[in-house]
Amino acid sequence: MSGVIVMKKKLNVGIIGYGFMGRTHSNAYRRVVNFFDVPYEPVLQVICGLEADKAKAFADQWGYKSHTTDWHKVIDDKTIDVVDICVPNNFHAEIAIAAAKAGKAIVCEKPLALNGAQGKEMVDAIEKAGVANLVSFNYRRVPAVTLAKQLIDQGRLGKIFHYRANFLQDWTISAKVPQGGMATWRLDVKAAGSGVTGDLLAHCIDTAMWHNGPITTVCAMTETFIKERMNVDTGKVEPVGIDDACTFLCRFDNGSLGNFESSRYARGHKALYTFEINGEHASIGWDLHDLHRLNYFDHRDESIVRGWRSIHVTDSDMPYMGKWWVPGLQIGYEHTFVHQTADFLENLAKGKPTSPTFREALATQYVCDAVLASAKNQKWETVKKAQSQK
Ligand code: SOE
Repeated sequence: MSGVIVMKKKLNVGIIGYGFMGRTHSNAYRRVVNFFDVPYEPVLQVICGLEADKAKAFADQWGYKSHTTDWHKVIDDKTIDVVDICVPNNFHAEIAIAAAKAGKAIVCEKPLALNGAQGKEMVDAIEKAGVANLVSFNYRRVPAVTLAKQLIDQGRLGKIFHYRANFLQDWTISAKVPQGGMATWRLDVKAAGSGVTGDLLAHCIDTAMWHNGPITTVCAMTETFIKERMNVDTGKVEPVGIDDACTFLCRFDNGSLGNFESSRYARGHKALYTFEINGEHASIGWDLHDLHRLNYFDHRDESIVRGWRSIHVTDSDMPYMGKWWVPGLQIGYEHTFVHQTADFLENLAKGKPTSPTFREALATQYVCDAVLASAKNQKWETVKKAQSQK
């Protein structure tokens, strides 16, 4: 041992939002240095949230140096390097654009924005400012999901014919669940922009386009099963403006067909995200409830042993797994955020983008827009392109 302690450059982080996502991101910044050889040491500098006492309690619990109830203070603070946005969707644009103008690196929770038009304004702002940016579609970084991407890129599946994905939950079936407020803003269209399309299908769409390329056209149906709910912000029973369920068909640019379904009315399912991809030679299947396994079928196997195999994605040569325990021992949901933070810090030091960037997330937003338009207009819709015009 040389006895030399290498000091990493500190990176001051300000997280806006102390809810569910504020916790996942705080946890990731804390743990990443222990497991990944990242070029920076993130410092939890400030947590920002609506209520001072809750912000203080959060700061104490997670080891933040300070707390505030005013997000402008996080942006104006010259010592902050990274602004991490974990608030409801209707605040993403204003905060991200202000953070970009202030020259901060930005991490933003999914979906990027309320809609594509707003997302485009965000992309313009961050690209004009030239700041590092990442949208937190965390499921890409489940090791088995990353492994699926590697197998596809190696050409093991051959030509891809089908991509199907589901994201099913059951937490809004009761008419007593309100809309609005801290816990149920996802049911209020003003805060969320849409229902399952932006909240859940956006995950499936992001992963699908990462695996299988752009989606070009869509044909969708949506339903709002419970038409009115109490809004905890106004105290009034109000119409529900979100989609409770959405099913859509689509075509990918590579000629394959897509089939997507999401619902918060699928009794018995809490967060059942699954996908299956069928190619000329092989197929892949994955299930969030068994997230460390990748199911793989290869028709080129000798027929007497041919069959679906269940790959236990824990070996050290599998994506991210060399950084954790020993082969056979699993990791889980929170680690996806650690992985995305590790990749972000690594790329930040090299001046390289980390996927999905705001522009890549805009492509997902445009698919969501087309899905909602298709359901409304009852016809196929073409998806707007999000590629840079440069
Ligand atoms: C909704 O219940 C939710 O928390 C989404 O907002 C997350 O993105 C998803 O990962 C789990 O479900």
